[in-house]
Amino acid sequence: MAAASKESNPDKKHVAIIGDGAMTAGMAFEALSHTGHLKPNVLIILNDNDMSISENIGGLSNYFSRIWASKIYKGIKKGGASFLKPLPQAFHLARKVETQMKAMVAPGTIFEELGLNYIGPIDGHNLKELITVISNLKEFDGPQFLHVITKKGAGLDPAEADRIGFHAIGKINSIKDEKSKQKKYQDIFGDWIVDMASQDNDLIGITPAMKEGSGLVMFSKKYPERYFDVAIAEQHSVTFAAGLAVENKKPVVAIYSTFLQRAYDQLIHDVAIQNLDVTFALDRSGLVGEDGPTHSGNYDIAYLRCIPNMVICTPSNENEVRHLLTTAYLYQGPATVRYPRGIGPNEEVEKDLKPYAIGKAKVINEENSKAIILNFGALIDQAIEVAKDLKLTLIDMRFVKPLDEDILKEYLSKSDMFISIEDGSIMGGAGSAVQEFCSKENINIKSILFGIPDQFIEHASREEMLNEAGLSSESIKSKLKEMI
Ligand SMILES: Cc1ncc(C[n+]2csc(CCOP(=O)(O)OP(=O)(O)O)c2C)c(N)n1
Repeated sequence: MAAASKESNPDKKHVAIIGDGAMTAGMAFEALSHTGHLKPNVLIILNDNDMSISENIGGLSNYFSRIWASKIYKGIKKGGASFLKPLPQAFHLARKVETQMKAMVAPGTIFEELGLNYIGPIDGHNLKELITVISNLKEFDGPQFLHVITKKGAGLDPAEADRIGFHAIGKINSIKDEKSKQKKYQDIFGDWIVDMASQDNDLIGITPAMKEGSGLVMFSKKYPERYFDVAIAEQHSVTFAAGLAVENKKPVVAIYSTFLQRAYDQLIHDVAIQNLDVTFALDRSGLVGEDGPTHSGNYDIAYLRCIPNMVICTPSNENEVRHLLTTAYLYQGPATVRYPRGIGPNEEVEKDLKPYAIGKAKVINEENSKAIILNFGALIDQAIEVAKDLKLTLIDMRFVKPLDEDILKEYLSKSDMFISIEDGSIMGGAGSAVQEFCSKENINIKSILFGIPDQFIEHASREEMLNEAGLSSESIKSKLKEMI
């Protein structure tokens, strides 16, 4: 935006605000580097609270802490930009001295080196100072970088006391929900990775800044030397895993479906082409409810399915998640297990680490019907209800890739229609995979694909989002009654 205004509207000011966690992403540096080159009128405010969701990780975070801790530097900056401004001559001289001083007391002034004017650090909770500094910076031309120190949760005692827990809060219910006792899918993964790590010393757990959300807290405590939070650097998390796999380690990348989108090139070029043994635990797949539309994991089946060598598992309950994680982990090559946010049907989880046969589906119930339901993943409750009410055969496919071709041939050849149900985009999804299979095998059959339609579903509860997508059991049933 600042680049667009540079020629046509040079007095227009742009302000970008970024957290110290977000600043660890490669893209932030790409933009900073370009900004230093273009020199548009932009003020970048770094809101540095020394925290990502949990502790921030990496050299940049250490660098900020050093700047922050440098008392001499603080002294120099006090009264710097704000009162020097009316005296341009003195300002320029002071800037020169300041830059040299900075090089002495805060070595590696990254932002200055990139071509931005660094100001700070200042106290972000001192509103008076903040307003004065920002007002003065309005008069400056070119890219300015204001480093503001804040405290996460400031002003709300419970949030200050539990900065991680209060990073993102949903509605706080006064009466505890019974369901909250039930293990979430992320906890099923968390238990699995600890158990598998106890059996295999080569297992390495990787997260791009989502220790809590991905259920890795227990693993990080039990196996700190095998746990890597790489910061908000999804691309790096995948290539890092590729490197580990080359050296015969067994990396497990725990990542949200939506965030893996950022590492697509790494997935193909660094992992899949070399057929490296990397397991992806793909959390928040499908519609995520209260995390909002940016967090919905609607596209992973479509974007993974076309990558050669990739195995894709779609467990339909907690027990299948555990067994398919073991299956994917023991498979020699890239394999993904996708599971949704929150809780599942509360299936009892067997303790052993038993793999399933790759690409084998499970027939759940057989009816003498001319239509069969193929379920791919988390919408099993809906699939069961629809199959029961309409008396249809139901198969839990478990894998999108490879498909269980034997079962498909057997059942599709004696049916008039298949109905696929999945918690992912219809376009390029699992139902499409079955259609492609039918076309390849010359199986002439009607099909109805249930999944996420070609539109963005508004932020709402998961139930509401599923409704909007036509994926409640009621809407599936009424559509089928119309069509069968
Ligand atoms: C690409 C991407 N990866 C991970 C996340 C999950 N996430 C949301 S906020 C956050 C921490 C951000 O920390 P920071 O930028 O310092 O902001 P703060 O909440 O501390 O103000 C993370 C990791 C995300 N939203 N997007």
